[in-house]
Amino acid sequence: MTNQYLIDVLESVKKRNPGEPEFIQALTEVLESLEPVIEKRPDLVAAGVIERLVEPERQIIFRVPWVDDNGKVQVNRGFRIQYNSAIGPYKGGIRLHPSVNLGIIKFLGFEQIFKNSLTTLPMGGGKGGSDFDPKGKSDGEVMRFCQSFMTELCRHVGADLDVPAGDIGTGAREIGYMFGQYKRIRNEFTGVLTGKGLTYGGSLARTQATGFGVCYFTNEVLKANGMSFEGKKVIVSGSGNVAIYCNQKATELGATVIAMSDSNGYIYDPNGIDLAAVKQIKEVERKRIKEYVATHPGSTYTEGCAGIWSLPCDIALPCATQNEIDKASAELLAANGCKVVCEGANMPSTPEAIAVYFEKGIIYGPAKACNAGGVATSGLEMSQNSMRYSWSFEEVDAKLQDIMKSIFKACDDAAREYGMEGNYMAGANIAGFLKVAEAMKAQGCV
Ligand code: NDP
Ligand code: 2IT
Repeated sequence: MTNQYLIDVLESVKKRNPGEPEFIQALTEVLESLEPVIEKRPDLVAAGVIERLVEPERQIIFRVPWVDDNGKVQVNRGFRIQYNSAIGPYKGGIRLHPSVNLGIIKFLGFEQIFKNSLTTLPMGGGKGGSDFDPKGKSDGEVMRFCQSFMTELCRHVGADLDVPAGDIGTGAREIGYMFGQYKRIRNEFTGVLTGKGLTYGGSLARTQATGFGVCYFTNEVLKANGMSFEGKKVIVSGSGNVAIYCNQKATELGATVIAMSDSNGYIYDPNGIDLAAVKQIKEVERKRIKEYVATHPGSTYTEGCAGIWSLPCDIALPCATQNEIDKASAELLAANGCKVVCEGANMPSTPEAIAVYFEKGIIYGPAKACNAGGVATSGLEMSQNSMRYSWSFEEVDAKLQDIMKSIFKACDDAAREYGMEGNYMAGANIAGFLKVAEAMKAQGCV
């Protein structure tokens, strides 16, 4: 980055937000991409758009006390970052994982602004979470935690204000408990959360949407570069909500998914992963991925999740967590002939890994474009809740496909317009930014 104005903004953000490396990482990538835009648009600089954009509108941090099954009081920390509401109510997931801290939620909230803008739907950016670990907890413990979390959060969210959803550790069970508590305290039945169960206002296809959307986006990337999923070997990291439905759609589109993982290790099945078995282990039994090999002769389990990137593949779809692909893993992917990396997780590639993709000619689909199908379908859930109506699976899926195509086109067009053809990272950052920036300028200094 050579633009002194952007360098100064980045320096001041670093000073004001010490000890938040993931946040600074996400911010640096976006500011670097915006350099050519800033040089063309002095009006946005004059309106202070960048200085305002980097500072969250509101940051809420709260105590979450709950009682475990042994009668012992436990205390977690809850967060909600309401980052930007220029184009719609704050919208973004809730992450429940022991690694959660302010910097993690800020990086996710910041990314969400641009992602939500790309969806074409009217949603601002937000994110929340807690350092609570749902793993190994009973349903009763999870319920008491979720109720306590929502007892505080309900003051700050609402269908036209801020609409949380799932993320790591937050699935249908947790959303159900949070929705029930919100409804009870506020005495209203509104679309305050998305990812709800189908019997109480959830949208068909929301469960599948992020993973399916990753594949719809990847399909556009492949088509634009003269390829398809047909006959390709694919690695999908993770084995949670995004990974499972990513696997399903890649397989339906003709690929063979040869490996999946969890935070302990990875499974390799050269015949193609048996997804029904993974669903049973992860969604129903809530067990570890290594269980898979006991019932699947010919498959192997290896300890350590990063090893998954040492397997030869044509397409890599990281769907676990941030910074899961580092420089060494990216180099291994390239050396083994990987042609495309499209991100299901948020920020799964380190900046050094991304540099390797560009250097080695790996086509790169960035998270805020690839995985936007989840929040886009959350937006469709909000529309259905407002209308008191529900669309069929096919209707929602068709809208999701159209949205993913339009996101690809927006990224591709913006990259071309700024002389960086094929750089979908820059395209996503620029296209996502411009809509928000125009809205911020139009609304004045707020
Ligand atoms: P889940 O909780 O359903 O699954 C997470 C998966 O990632 C699990 O397999 C988990 O393994 C693994 N994982 C989590 N943390 C780590 C870690 N530190 N190291 C290695 N593996 C890890 O979450 P989702 O599938 O919903 O989310 C996955 C990613 O996709 C996240 O980055 C999330 O932000 C992103 N995303 C999710 C969307 C959604 O709609 N759910 C939308 C857009 C993006 P283990 O079981 O061992 O913890
Ligand atoms: O990162 C994400 O986009 C999500 N976790 C989904 C957010 C949402 O509001 O559906």
